[in-house]
This record gives sequence, structure tokens and C-alpha cells, in this order.
Amino acid sequence: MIKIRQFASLGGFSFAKPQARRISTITFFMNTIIIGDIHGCNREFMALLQKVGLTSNDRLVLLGDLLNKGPDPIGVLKTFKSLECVCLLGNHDFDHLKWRAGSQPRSESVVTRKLMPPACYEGYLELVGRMPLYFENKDLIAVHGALLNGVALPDQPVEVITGDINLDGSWKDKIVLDRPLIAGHKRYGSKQCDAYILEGKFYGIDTGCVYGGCLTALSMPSGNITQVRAARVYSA
Ligand SMILES: [Mn+2]
Repeated sequence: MIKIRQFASLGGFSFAKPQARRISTITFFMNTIIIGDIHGCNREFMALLQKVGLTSNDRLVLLGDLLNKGPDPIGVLKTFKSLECVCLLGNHDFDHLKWRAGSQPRSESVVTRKLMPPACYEGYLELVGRMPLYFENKDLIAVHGALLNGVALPDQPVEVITGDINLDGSWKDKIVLDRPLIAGHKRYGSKQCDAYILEGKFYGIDTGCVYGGCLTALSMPSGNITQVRAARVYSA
């Protein structure tokens, strides 16, 4: 905890801490479909949406890291705007917010911005500013990065929940919650495209699409997995 607090005050810059917003559960959504890290891979994003075949019973949640590293940020934002969905704040999205506030950007953020017309980039920044840090309903909790044990969701450090700093890799095996946790950010599976699943407890569904792996959708509460293989390796 001490380390994390120190990190938050490093550098002397200040930025608005994104508000954690609680998305109310709407009872007519029977399933929650959660999609892992898209990273600018619009081709795979569209293919996965088609393969999943969303219905009005499905609530769609994206785990964040919408852009950076991948080829088509404009396309991803266009697809995103055509959907009714929640997108959580990932460390790469967060990086753009910090850049706006005067922090040194990641090289991937600089590349992404160059790929986008200014108005489109401004639209993304607005979107990022509204991204919640977590999603929860009766069936699950979803975050981009990680959670600390024994800390209530609204009190989780923003750097941890977004994956801006990484916890020891065993956090996912030790986390104790009253519902299954769905997270992205890291490929925890042993093989490319393998989701990391502790049945009913933890579902790691970043399966490295931008690295030539798969884009993964998880349907809850059934636990069904749908995947699309990346057309190629976009990032080393
Ligand atoms: Mn990430």
C-alpha cells in the first residue's frame, strides 16, 4: 500500500482521479459478455462481435486498453460508438489521460495519437475521462488490471485497478471475493489464446490479440468462451 501511495504522488503532476462509477444492474440483461484487451485491433473486434451475436439479453462490457499498440484506433472507436456498452479504464487509456495532464506519455500513446485526426483523438480523451474503473453486477466483478485483497472496490488504488502498476503475478490466485472476477491486462494463460480460468473465481481473458494471439469474449454466468484469432502479429 505504501508503495502505491508513493507512486500516486510521484512526479508532482496532478490529474483528475477518474471517478469510479457504479453501473446499476438492469434486471432484463440475462448475460454479461465481457471482451478482453482490444488494443486497436478493430478487424478482430468486429469479427468477435459478429461471432458472439449479441442479443438484447446481453450486457456488453469491454475490459479496457481499447487503443495503443494496434493498427486501427479510428476503426475501434467507430465500432465502439455503434455499440451500447461499458468500457473500463485500462492502463493504456489512462496513459492518454495522464499525458493530457502533463505526464510523459508511453511511446505507444504517441504513435496512436499520430494515427488519429485531432477531433477523433479529442473524442477518445472525452471517452477515457468517462471510463469507469470497474463493473459489477450480481454475477461478477470486472476490472482491467488487478485488485488488492480486502479493499472495497471504490477504495482500490487507481494504479492497481487499471494495471498501471503490476502486482505480484500470484494476486489472481489469492484474491477473495463474493463473485467471480474478470480481468484483462496480462496474458495469464500458459499458451497463446488460453484464457486463465479458476472456475467460478477468476477469469483472465486478455489473450494477446495484438501480439498475434486471440481476442476473447466471455459470457457470464455460463462461462462460455468465444475467440477470434488475430489476423497477424501487430506488436512485438
Ligand atoms: Mn493493460
